[in-house]
Amino acid sequence: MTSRRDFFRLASIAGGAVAVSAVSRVALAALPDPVIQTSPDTMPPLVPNTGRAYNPVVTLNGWTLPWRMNNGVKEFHLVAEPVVREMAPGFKAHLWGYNGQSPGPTIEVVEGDRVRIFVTNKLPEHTSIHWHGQRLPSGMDGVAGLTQPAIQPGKTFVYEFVARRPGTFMYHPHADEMTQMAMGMMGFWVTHPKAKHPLIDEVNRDFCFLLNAYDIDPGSYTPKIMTMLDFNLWSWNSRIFPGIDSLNVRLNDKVRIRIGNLTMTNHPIHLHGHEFLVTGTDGGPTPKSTRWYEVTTDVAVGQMRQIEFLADEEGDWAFHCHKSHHTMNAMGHNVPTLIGVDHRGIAKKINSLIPDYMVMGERGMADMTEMEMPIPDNTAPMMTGEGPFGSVEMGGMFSVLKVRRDQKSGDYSNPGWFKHPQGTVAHEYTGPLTEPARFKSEGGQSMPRAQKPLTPTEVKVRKPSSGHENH
Ligand SMILES: [Cu+2]
Repeated sequence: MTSRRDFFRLASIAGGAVAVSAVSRVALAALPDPVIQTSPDTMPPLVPNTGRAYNPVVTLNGWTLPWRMNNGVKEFHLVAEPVVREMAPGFKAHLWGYNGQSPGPTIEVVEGDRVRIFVTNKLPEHTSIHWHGQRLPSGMDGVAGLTQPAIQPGKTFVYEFVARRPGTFMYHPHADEMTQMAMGMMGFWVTHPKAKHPLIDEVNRDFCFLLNAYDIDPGSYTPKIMTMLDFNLWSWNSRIFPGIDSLNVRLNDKVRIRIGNLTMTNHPIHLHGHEFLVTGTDGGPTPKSTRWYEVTTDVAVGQMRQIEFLADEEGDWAFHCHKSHHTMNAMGHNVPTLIGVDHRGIAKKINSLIPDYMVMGERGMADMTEMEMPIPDNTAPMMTGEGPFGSVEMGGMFSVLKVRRDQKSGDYSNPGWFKHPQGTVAHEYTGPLTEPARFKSEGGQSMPRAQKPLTPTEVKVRKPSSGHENH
């Protein structure tokens, strides 16, 4: 007969056994626990504590995914899931991404590493991950239907390959791509060289970010996935200026910036104050004989570019896409140009019907930054960003490279605005002005002048005035 004492003894053994098996189940878990990150801040570089050493990258407003070493294999766990991404302070978007963020975390490995990536699908539809640019077995390429069955909701798939060549890569779904990429599913991948590489220089700072674009109506939260070209939010790592962190470096640092483009158009990326070399493309490091200095490089769709320069000019240097519409935030595109149009009369009439009616754009669009125009909740201002001298009048794909003499090596914190040396800032001229002499010659045209004067077209040009009169 089992006594009451025996019962407790057996129960405690059973309890102990459960506890032991629970511990060993965790220790020998078939897959690593997913790491989730929900802050949109730029995380400090993840210095590797296992595997071969390397100089880690810094992902703008992003982070690097920690891994687990399992019998010499680097194991990562990506979770595809709906996320809320703060695209700029006061503006949140409902996106899809990985591990709490869009884009997903950056994956950093070393050339020759065997990599195993578990992908859990928590989306409402199937997905897959394509490892953009990698050399790998065809069956690991992540094209749903072609090289693998799609990963159904709730399922986990395993990808495994050796990171064969060093360089800059991306990852993104290859299943219902139009929807999933329009919703923000993408991530960065860096494979560091395993030894000193003749074409890959060591640098002091190594930044990376993805170019992406969304179409989110003012006041709403979810991107319109059918949009092909007319996006209204142009972002770096799903952040828009002034939500994009500055790139903070020390004077005379050698700086590398890696950029990948997963939008629907090309982006000419432009840096002020310095010239850079394109040291790497989708195919890896560029041969040295092919490099030349530039201040703008075009990153086409599906491409990756690595630029490198010596940050030898102190200051706050704009760094942005040179398509002027890509440094703007949400706005309507079907708006006529109103520069020079006098609509005082019509504004008065409209005001009697709609008291809040405001006329925009008759002096250009800079007024937009000054006007206290009511905008719907959860809408990013079209162009904004307070600088030390006023509004920067920018949005979208814009940031600032901050080069400072007293920035500590390895310190990525924001040093604040540049203190310009005396006499080095453009300023107002207050001396006498003379009327410029106009060029009077009538010769030189390739077309003969009309014999009699043409009937003058009636165009009334209104000179810009200092303020808005009575409307
Ligand atoms: Cu652009």
